[in-house]
Amino acid sequence: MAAPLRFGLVGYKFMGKAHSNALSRIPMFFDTDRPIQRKVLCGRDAAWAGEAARRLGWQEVETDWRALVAREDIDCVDITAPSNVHKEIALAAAANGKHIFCEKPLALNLADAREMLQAARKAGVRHQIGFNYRFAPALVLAKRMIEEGRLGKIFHVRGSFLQDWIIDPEYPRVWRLDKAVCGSGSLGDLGAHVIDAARYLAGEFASVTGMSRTFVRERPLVERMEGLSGKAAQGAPRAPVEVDDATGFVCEFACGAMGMFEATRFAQGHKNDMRIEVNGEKGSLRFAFERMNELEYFSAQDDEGLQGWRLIQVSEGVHPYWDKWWPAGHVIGFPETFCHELYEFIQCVAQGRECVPSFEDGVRCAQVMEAVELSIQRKAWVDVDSL
Ligand code: SOE
Repeated sequence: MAAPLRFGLVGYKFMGKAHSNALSRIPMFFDTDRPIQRKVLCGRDAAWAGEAARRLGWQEVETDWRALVAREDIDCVDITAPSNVHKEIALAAAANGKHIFCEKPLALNLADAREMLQAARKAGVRHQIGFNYRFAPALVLAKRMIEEGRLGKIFHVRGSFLQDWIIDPEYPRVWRLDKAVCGSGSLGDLGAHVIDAARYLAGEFASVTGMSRTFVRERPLVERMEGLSGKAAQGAPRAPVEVDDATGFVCEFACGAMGMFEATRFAQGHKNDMRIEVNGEKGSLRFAFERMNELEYFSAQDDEGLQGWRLIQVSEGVHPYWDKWWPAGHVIGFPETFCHELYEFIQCVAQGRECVPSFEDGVRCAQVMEAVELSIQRKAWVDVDSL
């Protein structure tokens, strides 16, 4: 029997739960080359981390990530803590020879993201970033169809990620709204996913120009976080919000396609509405995450008079990852995207292959985001490769 891959998880809130759930379910559905051990969960507060470890099935607890990354009985460090600590933990993990899985955005800025990539490369460890939307079977199918040439030359890429959870001005300034902790707002949290999906489907971004807004400029300080949300104490002091509530940008792709992108947390009625559409000379594809088991496809090569949008149910054995799940039509959801990405990570570590998406994809995404931010400051177009 192959030696187990011993995981250390940093963070145990929303993403920590999603990763723990995936690591516990992968062996039920997938055959991995090495068994998975949920060895150590790390969180600053011993009582909360202990409770999380019990619920999420981790064997031990550490309260200092420095101790975690130095442990000889850990092979992989999984970083799900807020963005401001990603770099420090990843550099230390790499220096200790650990393979690293890190949530998006990779870091607070492009320079830090590059440092993380260099450190992981220098240490020769495997590295992967948590762009889980790429692992929806329908998006993997879209990628395959584009590679097969079914769309031909690509003219347009349209991406949006709309949410509505912070419209109330009394909603507290949780860490995703605190610039020092998250780096950017809607752009880094939501835009990162559509930027990655667009790169996955259409290739590199060439130049961008954007705009952003902060609609609520001051919020009560958060008292305690619970998953994504948080509570403010009665009469809590208020603090400025320095990140974007909404960002939009247009762009040009290296392949010549035009792109339009939007990320916001101020679109009433949209809960987790991530969409991407690609229009090519021979056809179009569109995907909406809230209907993630479906892919829409229009082919201009269908018989004249019979053309129209087809709804492909991406939920049977012939589709990516589907042979591992349920009988046809028994749909999957958000948590399964984490099973797919972590399954790939485990197989890459076990087989000594490069992970995809790697920290390099995290750097590319950071480069696009920084170009968007610069374009907003300068009110001008910015070439992505100039950064
Ligand atoms: C919050 O806006 C959030 O949970 C993001 O942090 C995730 O990456 C995205 O999947 C859903 O929205």
